[in-house]
Amino acid sequence: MTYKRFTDRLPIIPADAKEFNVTCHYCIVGCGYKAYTWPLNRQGGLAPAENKFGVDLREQQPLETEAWYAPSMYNVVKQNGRDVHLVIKPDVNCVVNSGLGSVRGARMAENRRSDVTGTQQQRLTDPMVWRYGTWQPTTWDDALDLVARVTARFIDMDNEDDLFVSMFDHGGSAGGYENTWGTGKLYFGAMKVRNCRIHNRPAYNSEVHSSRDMGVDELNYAYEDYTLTDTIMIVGANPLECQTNLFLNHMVPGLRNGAKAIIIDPRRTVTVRACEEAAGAENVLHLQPNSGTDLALLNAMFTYIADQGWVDRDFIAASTFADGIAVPEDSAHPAALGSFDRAREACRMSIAEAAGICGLAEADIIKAAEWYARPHEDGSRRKAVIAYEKGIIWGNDNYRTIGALVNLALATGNIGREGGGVCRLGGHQEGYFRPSDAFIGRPAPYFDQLLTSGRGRVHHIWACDHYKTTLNASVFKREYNRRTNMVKEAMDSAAGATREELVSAIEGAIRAGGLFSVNVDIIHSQIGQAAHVILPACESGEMNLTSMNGERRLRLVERYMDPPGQAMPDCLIAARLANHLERVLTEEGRTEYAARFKGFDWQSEEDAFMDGYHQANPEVTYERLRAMGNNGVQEPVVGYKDGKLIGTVRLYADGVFTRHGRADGKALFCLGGWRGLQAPGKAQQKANYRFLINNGRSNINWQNWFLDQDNDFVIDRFPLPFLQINPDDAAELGVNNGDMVEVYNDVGATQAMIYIEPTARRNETFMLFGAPSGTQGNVINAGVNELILPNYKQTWANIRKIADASPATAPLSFKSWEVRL
Ligand SMILES: Nc1nc2c(c(=O)[nH]1)N[C@H]1C(S)=C(S)[C@@H](COP(=O)(O)OP(=O)(O)OC[C@H]3O[C@@H](n4cnc5c(=O)[nH]c(N)nc54)[C@H](O)[C@@H]3O)O[C@H]1N2
Ligand SMILES: Nc1nc2c(c(=O)[nH]1)N[C@H]1C(S)=C(S)[C@@H](COP(=O)(O)OP(=O)(O)OC[C@H]3O[C@@H](n4cnc5c(=O)[nH]c(N)nc54)[C@H](O)[C@@H]3O)O[C@H]1N2
Ligand code: SF4
Ligand SMILES: [Mo]
Repeated sequence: MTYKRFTDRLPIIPADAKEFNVTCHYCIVGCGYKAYTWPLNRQGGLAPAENKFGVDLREQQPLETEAWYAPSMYNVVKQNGRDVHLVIKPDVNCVVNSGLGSVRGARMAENRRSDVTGTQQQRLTDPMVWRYGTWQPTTWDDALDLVARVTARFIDMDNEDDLFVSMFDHGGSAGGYENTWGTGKLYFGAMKVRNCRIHNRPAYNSEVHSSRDMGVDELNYAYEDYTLTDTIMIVGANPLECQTNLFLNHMVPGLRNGAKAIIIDPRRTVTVRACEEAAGAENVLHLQPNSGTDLALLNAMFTYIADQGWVDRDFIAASTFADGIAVPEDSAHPAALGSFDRAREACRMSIAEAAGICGLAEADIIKAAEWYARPHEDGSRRKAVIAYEKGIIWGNDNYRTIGALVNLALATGNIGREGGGVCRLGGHQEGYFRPSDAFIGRPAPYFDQLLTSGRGRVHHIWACDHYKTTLNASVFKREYNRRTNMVKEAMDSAAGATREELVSAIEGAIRAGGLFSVNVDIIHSQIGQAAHVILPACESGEMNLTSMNGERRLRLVERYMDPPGQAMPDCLIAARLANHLERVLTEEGRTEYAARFKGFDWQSEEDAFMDGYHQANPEVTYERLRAMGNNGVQEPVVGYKDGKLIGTVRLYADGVFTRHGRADGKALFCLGGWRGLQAPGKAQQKANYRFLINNGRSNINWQNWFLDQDNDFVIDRFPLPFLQINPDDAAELGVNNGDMVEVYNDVGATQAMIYIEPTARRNETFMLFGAPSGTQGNVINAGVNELILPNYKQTWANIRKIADASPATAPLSFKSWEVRL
C-alpha cells in the first residue's frame, strides 16, 4: 500500500492526540479500534513523553508491539472544518479482537473520504435532483420538498400501499439504533408501510423465523463460549473470511484448547484449512454435502443422537414443550412445532438415506453425531456450539433447516449454558429498534415481484443496492430501468416548469406505469443511476452511532470526523423528510394526516437515540456507553451500578425460552422432514444446467464493493468477480485463469473472471457475490420459500468464454486459496 499512497513515512501519533472509541463498522464481529486525530501541522516524537504510546521509539520495538500502525490505517480528514491527521488502529484492550485487525477493518482509515489524500472521492456531498437530463446538485430543502410533494400524491391516511420502501435493518455502517429508529419511526410509526423490504432479502421478514418460533433468539451465546466448548460445529459459514476476528480470537484458541471442529459446507473453504492448522487434521471433520441437502444430514444426526440416547432428558423435561403439537403447519409456519417425541417422528431419517441424498459417507455422518453429542467417558454432557450463516440462511428450505439445527441444540441441552449456543454468526452488526412491524403480516409481501409486475409508484431506498444484490436481478433491473426512465422523460419534458407543474408531470408518468425513485446512500450506486432524487448520507465515525455485535455487545462509535459536504446521518434525513411531509400535507389541507408526522424535531443523532432506544432501555445513554468504552455491555442491559451498565453474558441461562412469546416459557422442536429442493424452479434448474454457481464472500471484499470499487488495493486484486472452478472443468471449457466468461441460464446472464482452484469439486463453482462488474444475482431465479426467504445459494447455470484475460486480469496471481508456502 505504501507505494500506492506515495507514503514515504508516517507521522508519529503525538502524546496529546485526541482519542475516540471506534467499533469497526463492517462485519458483525465489531472489533474495537481507537481513532487518533491531531492537527495537520504537528506530529509526535521518539521520546516516551512525545508519543501516544509513551514508549521510547528510539529503541527497537518487540514483535507484538502496539506502538505501530500501517499506511492503510492513516489518512487526513476534516474535523470541525480543519484538516487533521487520522489514525484508526485496533484496540488491544478490546475483548472482541484483542488488538487484531482484518484486511477490511484495518483499512477503515484509508476508506474515509479525504480531499488531501484523494481517497473515496466518490462519496456524495450534496443532494441531487434529476434535472435538465442529468443529476444536478442542490440543497436539502429543495430535494426534500420534491420528494415530499411527489410522495404525498400517492399516500393517504391509512393507505400507504403505493409507497415502496427498501431499508437496511442492521447496525454498523448504514444502520445503528439511531438510523433504524429514524427510518422505523417514519415508515412504521408515522406511516404503516406494508410494501417494504430489507437490504438483503425481497420482503420484510426474519432470516430465522423457525429459531424464533421455537423460542430461541438467534444470538444467544457469548464469544467466550468458543473457548469453553468441546465441539465447534460450523454450518454454511466461512468465518475466517467473513467473521475474521471471531474466528482468530475465539474459535482458534478454542481449537488449540482441544475442541473439535465439524464444518458443513459443500466447498472446501480456507476456514477448513485454518481449523486443521489450529486443531490438527484429525480433530476436524469437513462434511461436503450436495448443495442444499443439509436438512437431510441434520435430521439424520438428530435421529441417530436420539436413538443413542445422547440427549439431555432433564433439560428436555424442564425447558421444552412436552405435549404433542404446539403450532400446526400452515401458511405462516412451513413446519409444525411441538415436542421432542413428535419431532423425532417427523424428522426421522436413517444414516443410509441421508448418505444417499447428501453424497456423504455413512461413517462421517455418524462421526459428526458423535462429535456433537456423545457424552464423555465419565457420562458428563458434551458441550457444543453451533454457528451458522448464509450457506443455510440463503439455502434450501430455510425454515426447516434452521429448525433442524435448533433441534440438535435443544435435544442436547446446549443453549443458555457455558460452551453451548446455536447462533447465527451474523453479517453486519445489529442495531434494530423500530415500532412494531406486525401489521405487515406473514408471509410478508414479495416486494421485488410486486415492483417488477408494475406495482408501487414511489420507491424510497435506504442503504442498499438491489442492482447488485437482489435475486432475479436481470428482470429487476430491466423493469426498474424501464419504469424510472418514464419518469425521467417526464421530468425532462417539464424542464423550466414550476414546481407544481413538475410534480404533476411526474404524477402523470407514474400513473402511466412509471416509478419515482429516491436513493439515500453515501455514493452514487448502481440503483442510484435510476433514481430521480439522491440524498447523501454519512457513515459511522462521521456521526455517533450505537450497534451491537454477534454476542450482543453494545458500543458507541464516537464521531471523529466531519461528514462530506452536506451529508447527514440517515436518522436526520428521515426526520427532515418527515418535517417536509408534515409541511406539505398541511399546505394541502390534510391536517389530520400531517399530524402523524410530528415528533421528528431531532437535531442530532443522540436525539434520535434518546427518542427511540433509550425510551425502551432507560439505563442506556451515550454518556454511559462512552464510559463503557470498546468493551461496552452485552444486551439486554439489566441495570446500572457503580458507574457501570450491567449486561447479560448469555441468553436463557435460566432455561426459560421467550422469543416465541409463549407464556409457558418452553422451547419448541421443529417437525420439519426432508422434502427436496423446496423453492420453485430450483430442481428444474439443477437438472437443466451443468454448473452449481455457489456464491458468497471473499476476505478482501466488503459487501457490494461500494467502497472497494474506489480502492486500488481491492480493485487491483479482483477487478472482476472471481469464479472458482475445478481445473478439469476449466480444461473442458477451454478457459484459463483471468479469462472472462459468461454465466447464463433460464433467468439471466452475468460475467466473471476464471480462477482455477484445485480444491473446487467437479461441476461446482463459487462466484464472488455483489460485484458491480458482474452481478451473481442476475442468474438467481425468483423462487423463494413460503415465507419469502430467497435461496441465493442454490443456482445452476452454464458457462461460456467471452474473452481472453485482459490487461487488468492477466498479471494477477491465481495461486490456490490453499497455497502451500
Ligand atoms: N447472490 C447473492 N446475493 C446476496 C447474498 C449472497 O450471499 N449471494 N447475500 C445477501 C446479503 S447477506 C446481504 S447483507 C446483501 C447486501 O446487499 P446490499 O445491502 O445491497 O449491499 P451492501 O453492500 O451492504 O449495501 C450497502 C449500500 O449502502 C450504502 N451505504 C453504506 N453506508 C451507508 C450509510 O451510512 N448510509 C446510507 N444511507 N447508505 C450507506 C453503500 O454505498 C451501498 O450502496 O446481499 C444479499 N444478496
Ligand atoms: N470479508 C467479508 N466478510 C463479510 C461480508 C463481506 O462482504 N466480506 N459480509 C458480511 C455479511 S452481510 C454476511 S451476511 C456474512 C455472511 O457470512 P457467511 O455466511 O460465512 O458467507 P458466505 O460466503 O455468504 O457463505 C458461507 C458459505 O456457505 C456455503 N454454502 C453454499 N451453499 C451451501 C449449502 O447448501 N450448505 C451449506 N452447509 N453451505 C453452503 C458457501 O460455500 C460458503 O462458504 O458475512 C459478513 N462478513
Ligand atoms: S473482523 Fe469484521 S469487525 Fe473485525 S476488523 Fe474485520 S471487518 Fe471489522
Ligand atoms: Mo448479510
